[in-house]
Amino acid sequence: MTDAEQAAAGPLVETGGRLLRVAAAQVGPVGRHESRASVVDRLVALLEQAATGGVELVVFPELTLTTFFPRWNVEDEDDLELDDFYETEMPGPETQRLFDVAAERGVGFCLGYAELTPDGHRYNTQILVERDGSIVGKYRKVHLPGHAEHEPWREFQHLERRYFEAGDDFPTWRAFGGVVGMAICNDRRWPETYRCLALGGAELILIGYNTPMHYAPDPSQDMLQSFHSHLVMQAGAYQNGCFVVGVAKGGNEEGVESLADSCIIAPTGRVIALTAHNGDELAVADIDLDLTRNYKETLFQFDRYRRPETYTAITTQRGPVPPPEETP
Ligand code: ING
Repeated sequence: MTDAEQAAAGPLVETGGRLLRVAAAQVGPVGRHESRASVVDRLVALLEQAATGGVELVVFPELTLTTFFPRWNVEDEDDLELDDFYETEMPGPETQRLFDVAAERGVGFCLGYAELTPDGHRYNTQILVERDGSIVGKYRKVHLPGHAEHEPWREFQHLERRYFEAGDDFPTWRAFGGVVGMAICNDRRWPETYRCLALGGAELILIGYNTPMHYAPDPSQDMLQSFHSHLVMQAGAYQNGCFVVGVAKGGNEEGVESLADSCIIAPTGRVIALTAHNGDELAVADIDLDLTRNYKETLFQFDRYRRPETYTAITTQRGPVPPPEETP
């Protein structure tokens, strides 16, 4: 169909396509010593509430099952054992209930947790679970922010680069009637994340996050945390014709004020659902995955308009290479 014929025919998709009811399941603070059982109780309550409301997919935050432990130099904390924050099996004895509720109520979920593999590798991980309780796929956080060494000058640490290894790919899966991708927290700030997922056909991108309001390297960003979080996810959604779900572990967790503002964003770039406070709360939207076509098959028709042969700097360079200084 030519552009003119398309224009005459009106928008590609009106409504009534591949409908899916999605919930951003924001979780409030998880205490340093809160048990897995207590956290899973809270997550099951959110799953049940969502299922009762007809929700088919519930998205939980990054590292949902524990407090955000990278804020501490764990070696210095005599009451903390690093391995206690990791899952060695998923589902495990304490998380099986989530999978059981999923299968009983026909509600799938996305869950972020710290993964310790049998051969000793540690990842910041998210899994996608379908409505029958089966695990569709696993994503391991690619962009690890913060630092690897204890930096006592900081009010609190951000030691993800010590406690996790980075993932190295952006897989997508056919699930929930469409193509789904996942990303975690800092990943959402990098446009490459959304573009790689959209090049894998993603129509729906699920992102959990733990974002302290205070950013020690540049405190002038503190007041902009909510704006920046929505800015990057709205841009990622629009520029790739995707729905994006961003879900916080929010509120004051162990003395660290963390961004809430969980949201669901349409391919238009608009926020279509937003949490009202910073505790355990669902933000729900009915999305039509066919609406992604209004962007993927027009403005952002990748295989018609992209010029990857001109983008080589993106995959061959890590940092910037400015032009040479003017010779005096
Ligand atoms: N957290 C943060 C994020 O990218 C951060 C790191 C904190 C960046 C504060 C900027 C400001 O949202 C994680 N867990 O990646």
